[in-house]
Amino acid sequence: MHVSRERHSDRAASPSLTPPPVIGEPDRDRRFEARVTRDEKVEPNEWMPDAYRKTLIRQISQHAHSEIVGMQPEGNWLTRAPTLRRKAALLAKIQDEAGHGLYLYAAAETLGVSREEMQDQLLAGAAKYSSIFNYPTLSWADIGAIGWLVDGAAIMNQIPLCRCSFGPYARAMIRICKEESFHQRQGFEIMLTLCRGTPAQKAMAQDALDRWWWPVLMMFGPPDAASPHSDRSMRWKIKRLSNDALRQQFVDATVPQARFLGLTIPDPQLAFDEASGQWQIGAIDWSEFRAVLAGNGPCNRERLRRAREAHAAGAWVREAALAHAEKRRARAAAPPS
Ligand code: FAQ
Repeated sequence: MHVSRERHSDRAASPSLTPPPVIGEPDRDRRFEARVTRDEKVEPNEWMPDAYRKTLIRQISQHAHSEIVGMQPEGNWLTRAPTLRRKAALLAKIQDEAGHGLYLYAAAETLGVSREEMQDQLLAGAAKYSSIFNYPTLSWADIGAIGWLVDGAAIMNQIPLCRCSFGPYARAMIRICKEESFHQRQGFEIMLTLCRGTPAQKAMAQDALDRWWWPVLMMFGPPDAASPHSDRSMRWKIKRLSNDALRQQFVDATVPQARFLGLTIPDPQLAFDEASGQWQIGAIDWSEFRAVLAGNGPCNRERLRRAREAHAAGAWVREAALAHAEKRRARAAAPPS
């Protein structure tokens, strides 16, 4: 991704935001690493290694795209929500996801990349978003499963990001996590209602769990040994916990919840290990994850097509907002009559 340095140098020119004087490169790197080790936050106007900047732009923009594309699977059920109360909660949740996308694009912009550039990358199919959003929502229970499991996994992954070394990302994550916990609870409550309902409703909930369980485990990313970015991101305190450690935390938290619902986790090898106090899972089919990342998941093409259609359909709103801003600017600049 091309990184525009204009915004960075604009900020550097401001007297109050002038970065520390340039010193020898190796010393700069060493001092940066030492600051991160001391748990100091890195702010956008401060010097940072290019690789740190690029890693953050990659991760934050992928995260923002996930929030935006993630509105689609749930949006499919807005007109079919079973009650007015469910519809209002779902609508609020989807609006929250749009807000999360916007905070995250704004956090990435502080690193010198424009929102338009990130959006163009997404719409061109040249940027990643979470694998989980390439699966269909076939029944109302899928809306429960997304809240319970997808938001549950998102919280597990995102709570440590509140302590990320990059200030704007860490601060955005604090608010996002608060909203995600409401999302998780509304999903669990949908599942609970279905599980206490008719046998057909309970079967619908089980079917949703059967289809979402494994893709949700893949959301945490490849196993640590196959994760090219983890070591450096953990050293830089962008990531605080590894993909496998977070996946395990999620499994340990979720298995008892499934039991409470009276549902069966679709993993015949699932077993509690007394020694570690953890649930051991069977092998994840990583070929499915690779296929989804390569654009061949069940809904990749449909999700991208709808993202492009929505962007094109919103062109008039962007044009109207710009025209309005221009009119206000002109009015403010005009001499008083
Ligand atoms: N999907 O070396 P690592 C949500 C890629 S938000 C697609 O382990 P890293 C809220 C990875 O990008 C969900 N690609 O990478 C919501 C890299 O590819 P690259 C999104 C994936 O970055 C709920 C390659 O594999 N959350 O759900 C995935 O250190 C309901 C190697 O992987 C975030 O983005 C994946 N699942 O760790 C919204 C959280 N996993 O770039 C609506 C922030 C890995 O080299 C409805 N992100 N890859 O081409 C992170 O924590 C990290 O980026 C990880 C991946 C953990 C996702």
